[in-house]
Amino acid sequence: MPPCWTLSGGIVLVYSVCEQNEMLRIRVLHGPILNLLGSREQSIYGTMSLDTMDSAILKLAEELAVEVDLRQSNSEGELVGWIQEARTGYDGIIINPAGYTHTSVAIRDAIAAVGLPTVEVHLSNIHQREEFRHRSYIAGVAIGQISGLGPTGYLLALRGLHDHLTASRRQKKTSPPSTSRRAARGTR
Ligand code: CA2
Repeated sequence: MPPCWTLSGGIVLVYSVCEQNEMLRIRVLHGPILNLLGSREQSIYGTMSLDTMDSAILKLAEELAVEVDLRQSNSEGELVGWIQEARTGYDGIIINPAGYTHTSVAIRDAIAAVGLPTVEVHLSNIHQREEFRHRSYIAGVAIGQISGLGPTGYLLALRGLHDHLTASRRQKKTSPPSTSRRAARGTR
């Protein structure tokens, strides 16, 4: 798939079928112990299982025409690997890093390194809970954080990230390449 334009001998070639018209792809990552959702600590995390939550995410993704890839891991290294891997083929990340939110410089660095727009989600309101949960290593490299809205938080994250990515694609499409703008002004 070509880019949406190329500069060839001072002429901008515009392609109608190009990479920016491709379906958005979002990777959704669930951190440690979230596989037990619905079975324990229901007063904090609710009664919905991870499978049911994933089905709701997939349903919304279909409505938004977004491709989502959902994964859960208890391993910090595996999560870091999946974040790195998302650099090729994905447009954004939604992550509930669970307990790693409050400890993981590695997950933060991985998100910063890939540079993909990332939304941090928490089922519970981490700011109303114990002091150690108030600090997120991820928030500083995320475009936003949703905390305390239960499974709805993931759906809001998907809508928000979809809108963010669609807007930035539209912006890229309408603004000409900076080199041609400079050339048009006759400046360097
Ligand atoms: O509220 C959230 O989504 C959290 O990310 C959940 C983490 C917690 O460490 C964060 O501070 C906030 C814990 C996930 C553990 O999930 C469980 C699921 C079922 C039963 C027990 C724990």
